[in-house]
Amino acid sequence: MRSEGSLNEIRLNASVSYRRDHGVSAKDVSDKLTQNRILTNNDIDALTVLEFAAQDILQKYHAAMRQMEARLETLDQDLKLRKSRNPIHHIESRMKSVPSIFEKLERYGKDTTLEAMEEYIMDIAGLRVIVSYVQDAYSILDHLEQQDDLEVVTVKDYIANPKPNGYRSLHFIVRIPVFFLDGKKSVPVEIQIRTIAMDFWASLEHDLKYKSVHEIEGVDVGAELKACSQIISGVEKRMQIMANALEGNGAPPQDLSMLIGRQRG
Ligand code: 0O2
Repeated sequence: MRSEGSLNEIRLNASVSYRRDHGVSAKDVSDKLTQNRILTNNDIDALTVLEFAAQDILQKYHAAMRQMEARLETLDQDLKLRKSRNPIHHIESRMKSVPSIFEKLERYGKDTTLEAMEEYIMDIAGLRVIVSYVQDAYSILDHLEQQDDLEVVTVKDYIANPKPNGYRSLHFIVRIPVFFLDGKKSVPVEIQIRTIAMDFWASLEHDLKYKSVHEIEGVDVGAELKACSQIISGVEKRMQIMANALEGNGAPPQDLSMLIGRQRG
């Protein structure tokens, strides 16, 4: 739970950051904003300025997110024409809330300013792409890497290297050029690609994480979740082998014999 002290600090630093060139005392603004009393017109002005400053930045990320989503949809349609199958099941989008952006800055030990928010927070705009098979995740990343105006930075492969709790997903940041009135800007968007099965696990894990404060007698919830993740991973490997064989992608004979062996056994 955030302490009121740190909230005040966030307001103070955000005000300092935005008002640096406007000759207004940030301390005065902060003091006025944080007292529990009816706001004056000046307070409301200050809040409006701050909100406008954040919204001005956030709308750039929102535009980048929409453009990135359109790229992914185009890719999906193109792949459908060529392979008669949509690799993308669906796409979810979300903008990080301003308090959660500042909470992350604090956690990273950075200044809680609007400048720092743009410099250090790479997941202000986020897309979650749900695909059918594990190979679809990597193939989408490959296709995006081939688009010469995009810059793929920091790939975190939690499929090849799951998190200790069993979380699996392919995360990366893509910088996409967006044209605004004041010129072109390369805006980062975080993309998480995961299969339907990985998404199922992550959604339930997220839900159970909050419930696990009430521990179940004799059950290690963490170990159980990790075991479920490993079972899901095994099931996905078998589904991938079948898909490759049915799509005529030449599944290696040893893979097919593994499936046949399982059925006979
Ligand atoms: P939201 O609203 O879902 O985006 P951080 O861990 O935040 O300091 P980083 O490097 O961004 O820094 O973390 P990471 O682990 O690469 O990616 C964070 C996001 O991945 C989380 O976003 C989740 O969406 C997802 N994620 C990561 N680990 C887990 C996990 O163990 N379980 C589940 N269900 N999701 C996970 P946020 O920021 O939590 O929020």
